[in-house]
Amino acid sequence: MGKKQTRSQFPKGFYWGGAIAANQAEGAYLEDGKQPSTADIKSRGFFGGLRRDADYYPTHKAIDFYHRYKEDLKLFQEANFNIFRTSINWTRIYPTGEEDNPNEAGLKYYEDLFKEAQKNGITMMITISHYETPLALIDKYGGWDNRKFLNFYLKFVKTIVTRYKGLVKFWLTFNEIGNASVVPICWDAAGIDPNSDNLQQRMYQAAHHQFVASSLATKMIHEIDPNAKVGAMIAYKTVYPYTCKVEDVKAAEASKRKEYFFSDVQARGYYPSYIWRYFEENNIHVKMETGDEEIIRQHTVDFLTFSYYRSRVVSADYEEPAEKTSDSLEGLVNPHLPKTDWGWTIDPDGLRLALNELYDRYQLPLFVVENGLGAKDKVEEDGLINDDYRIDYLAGHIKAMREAVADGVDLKGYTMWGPIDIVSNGTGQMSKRYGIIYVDLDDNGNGTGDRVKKKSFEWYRRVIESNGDIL
Ligand code: BGP
Repeated sequence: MGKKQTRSQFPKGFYWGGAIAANQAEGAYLEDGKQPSTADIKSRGFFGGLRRDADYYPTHKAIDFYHRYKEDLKLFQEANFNIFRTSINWTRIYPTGEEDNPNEAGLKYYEDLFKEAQKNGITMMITISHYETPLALIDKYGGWDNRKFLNFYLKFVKTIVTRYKGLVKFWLTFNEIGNASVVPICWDAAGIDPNSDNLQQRMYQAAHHQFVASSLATKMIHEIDPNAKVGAMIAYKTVYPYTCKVEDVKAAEASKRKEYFFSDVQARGYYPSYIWRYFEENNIHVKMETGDEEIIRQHTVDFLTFSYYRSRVVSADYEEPAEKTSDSLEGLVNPHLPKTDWGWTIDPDGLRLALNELYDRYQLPLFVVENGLGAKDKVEEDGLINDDYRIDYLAGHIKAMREAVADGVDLKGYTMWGPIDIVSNGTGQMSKRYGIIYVDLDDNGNGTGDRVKKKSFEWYRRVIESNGDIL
């Protein structure tokens, strides 16, 4: 008889692995028919601005996952991964978004990748749109606030889901969908130029189109591949009021609702009552077509996934700076928590709170699909990379997940962010590393690109082997 599972253990069959995004890893940005995407004109991450005349674009080369994926998947298998999350670069399949027929070379690439994963015993989770819309579509039609994007997206979804039926178990419709309403990430999430007029209006109109697109995609995926599951993906930052002043608590609640808006629509199937006042006060008029509300109501997601890196504090007296930088995105400083080199708070308990709040609110299965520590790593003279700080970070968060499971949360899996070092989305740097596997490249793309296991590699391998018992 097997050992009985205790309350504070991860369930049997728990998914353990890692997550990346195509544009941050693949490189080969114009190979085999691919055309540029919104990611490919970011000269140095989203804080470097959008430029078409810069000397360096990190995503053009990235870590060459495009050519080296077999080697990388082998390493993931060696680390005991049973799940891997990546995205499909839309511009490999429909290079300008408007072709009648998909690009076979792009389709074949992902087919080979998914089959290779399957061979290694790894289940695929795919983000359909992870910050990489065809640039040609944006140039011609603006961003996702244009309703035309719905059909371009659905054509893409139909093609990939039909082709990869049986190879992909979990589909996520949009990465961190709420970032369609956040400056400057609205560019990444919805192709909205953060410098445009009527920004709020444009961002929420774009979000509406993504809601409808996501629901129609959910319907389509269920019809094409009944064994596949469809999830929403949000960025979650646990919110604390700065003080117990009622004003701060109210401000914190309002801020939370701005985040919850997106998962409320996707999980519950309707616009929550609280959003109308926000729209009115900010002069936002979301245009809906007849049938949109019905579509959103009928096709809610099967499960909810989220990224969790940090918590935030909110005060009624603190005004967000108009000009955002990597540091100011963090907002007010929580004096009780340590921070990363990039000023992000380290707060494992915040993850336990997040899991409880989300499960309580939706009663849907949950996945933590991004979590990790961006840090500068040092290669010692003997070639070792002793990233004990990363082990501490991950161990703390896995422990917090274990507590949440003991609290009764239905948690299905964990994919740490960037198991192999990739280009940072925010800064465009290679030196902001998340991996348990080191990649020998610097911020200008110089280096051999060789892969080296860090100390955390063996640690994570054993964590997975013990199903999270040994941390
Ligand atoms: C999330 C994105 C990822 C990833 C991560 C880490 O918001 O979904 O694409 O990049 O953040 O952020 P960064 O790369 O800026 O450190």
